[in-house]
Amino acid sequence: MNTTLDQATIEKLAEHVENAELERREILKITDDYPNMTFMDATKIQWEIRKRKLARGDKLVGLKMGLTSWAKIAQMGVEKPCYGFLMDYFSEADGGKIDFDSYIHPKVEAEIAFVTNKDLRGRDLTIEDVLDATELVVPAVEIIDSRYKDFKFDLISVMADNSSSRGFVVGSHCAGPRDFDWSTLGVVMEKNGEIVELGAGAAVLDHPAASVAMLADMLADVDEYIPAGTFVMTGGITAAVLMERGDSINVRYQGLGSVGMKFV
Ligand code: 0L1
Ligand code: MG
Repeated sequence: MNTTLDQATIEKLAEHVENAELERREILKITDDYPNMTFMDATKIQWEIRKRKLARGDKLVGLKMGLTSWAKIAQMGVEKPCYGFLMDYFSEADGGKIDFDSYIHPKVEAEIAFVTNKDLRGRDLTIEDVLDATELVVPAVEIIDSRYKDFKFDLISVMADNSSSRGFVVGSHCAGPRDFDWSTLGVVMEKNGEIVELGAGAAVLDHPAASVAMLADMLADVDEYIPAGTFVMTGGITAAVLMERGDSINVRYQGLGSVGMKFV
């Protein structure tokens, strides 16, 4: 894949985008100033942000796929999914209070997450390959927090911005990889006691395990893979719902309990 930015510019943009996250402020999408930058340039910026966090002592705790539902691809006007990484400080407690001020403009989406037990590498993995390499599956809610003003972005800007990653909540139930048909597993999201979103696992690239396979494929572009023991969030089953201070969220997963939080 081609690139247009030199290393110094990649490092400068990584600092710019990461500072927006750390200082909880909005920025304009970076393709406004670099209209020729490519998806690979954005990938390099994201990996540079990851390097900066690791150098600071933050721990990598997982990976995520983003923009994996056909509805969301259409809603955001992008061409394909993106991926990102999860750090230890992104984790929020199930049933807990979330400090609204630690986010810019958080949105929540219901997801299914896989924990792998074998390396997943390469371009042609199938759903069965992914299930064979899965230790367990857990319900999870992602809290996305794009750094871009008014959520105005394109795929390249989002990829550079770690695919809007900033928070996640994992439920207390888990299942084996073949305990459920993940494509028909239903979720119901309630905000302040009212149902606001519902969906089934197939919203994620027809099957959430297909999202894990696509992650391995995208990582192959940078000669990387999904190591055994990785927690992977597969992407939103529901649309992302904007949160305001005081909002409570409860997501019920068919056969897998619920995940909840309150923004205070
Ligand atoms: O996890 C996601 O699907 C979000 C990807 C980035 C787009 C957004 O912020 O909505
Ligand atoms: Mg997501």
